[in-house]
Amino acid sequence: MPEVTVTEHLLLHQKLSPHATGMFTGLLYDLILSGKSIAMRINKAGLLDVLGGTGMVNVQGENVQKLDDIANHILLYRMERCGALCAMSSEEEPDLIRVRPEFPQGDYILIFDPLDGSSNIDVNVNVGTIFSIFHRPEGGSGEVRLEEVLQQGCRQVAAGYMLYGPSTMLVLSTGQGVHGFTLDPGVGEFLLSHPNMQIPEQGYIYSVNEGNRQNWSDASREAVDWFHTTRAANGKHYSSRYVGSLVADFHRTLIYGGIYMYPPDADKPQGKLRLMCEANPLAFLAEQAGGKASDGYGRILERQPDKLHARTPLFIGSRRDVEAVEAIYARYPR
Ligand code: P6P
Repeated sequence: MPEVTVTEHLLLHQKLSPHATGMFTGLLYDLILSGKSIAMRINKAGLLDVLGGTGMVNVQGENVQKLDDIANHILLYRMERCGALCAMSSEEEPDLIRVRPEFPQGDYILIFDPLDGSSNIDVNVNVGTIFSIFHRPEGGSGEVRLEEVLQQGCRQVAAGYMLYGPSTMLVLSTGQGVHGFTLDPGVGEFLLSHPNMQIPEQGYIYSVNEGNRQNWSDASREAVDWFHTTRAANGKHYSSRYVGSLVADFHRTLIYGGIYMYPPDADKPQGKLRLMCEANPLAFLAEQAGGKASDGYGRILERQPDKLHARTPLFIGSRRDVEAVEAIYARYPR
C-alpha cells in the first residue's frame, strides 16, 4: 500500500467543510504530535518513574495515574498553542479551559479524555486518547460560554482516538467515513493502514463488565442475557471479551463487530462513561462506520449534555446487536 500520510489523506481524499481551511489540519497536526509524545512515554513507562498513581483524585472521583497527568498536560500545553481552538475540555479538568489571549485563537472546540483506561497501565494493557471536535456556534464571539460547548454529539465536525498498543494507531473521522492510520516509528508518521473502516452488521462478541450484574435493572440483565442465548453472526454462541479500556474494547468492536455495553446501575444511574469525551466521539465513529450507538432508548449523538462531565449509559457496535438491546429496553418504562 502506498504511504499515505494523515495530511495527504485529509487534503486529497476528504472534502473538508469550506470553513476548515488549514486551521483544521493544523489542529490535527498538534493533536497527532501530542499522541506521539504520549506514546513515547507509555512505551517506556516501566523504565521511567511514570507508573502508578499520583495520590490525587480527579473530578470524576477516580484515582489519577501519573500517566493521566502527563498525557493531560502534554495535550493542554500543545493544543493551547495550536492556533485553532477557542476552548478545550479535558476529562481530568473540572472546568472549561478557554485559550488564553496571549495565544492565537481559533473557532474549534476540543474535548478529550487524555488517557482512557489508565487503570490498566501498570499491567501493560492497551490505553488510548479519545477526542471530539466541535466548531464554535456561528456568531460566537468574546469569551466562550459553556452553552457554546455543550453541543449534541451530532454536531461534531470530527472525532477519533489514538490507541497505544502493540502498534500506535490513530482512528479518525471528519464525517466522510472512518480511517485508521498506524504509526511508523521509523519515520515518525501515521500512515494509512485501515481505509474506510466498516463495522459488520452483526458480530459474535459482546463486551460488558458482568461483575456489575447485581446492580443492574431487569432491562439491563435481559439485554445482556440476550447475548448468552442468541446465535451470533458466525452461527455459534457469542463470545465474551472485556479489556476494561474503552478504546481497546471499542477498537475490537469496530473491526470484528459485536457490541460494547456499559449499562446504568444502582451506583451509577446515569452510567459510568462520559458523554462528551467518551461516548460522543466513539458514537460518531460507530455511525460513520455503519454501526450504532445508543443509551438504550435513543441515539447517543442526540443526547443534550447538561454539563461538561455528563455521564451516559452506552451500547455501541454492530447495528443489529445494538437494535436488539433497544428492542428489549423499549419493553421497560424509562
Ligand atoms: P469498569 C476506564 O476507567 C473506563 O472509563 C473505560 O475505559 C472502561 O471501559 C471502563 O471505565 C471500565 O469500567 O467499571 O468495568 O472497571
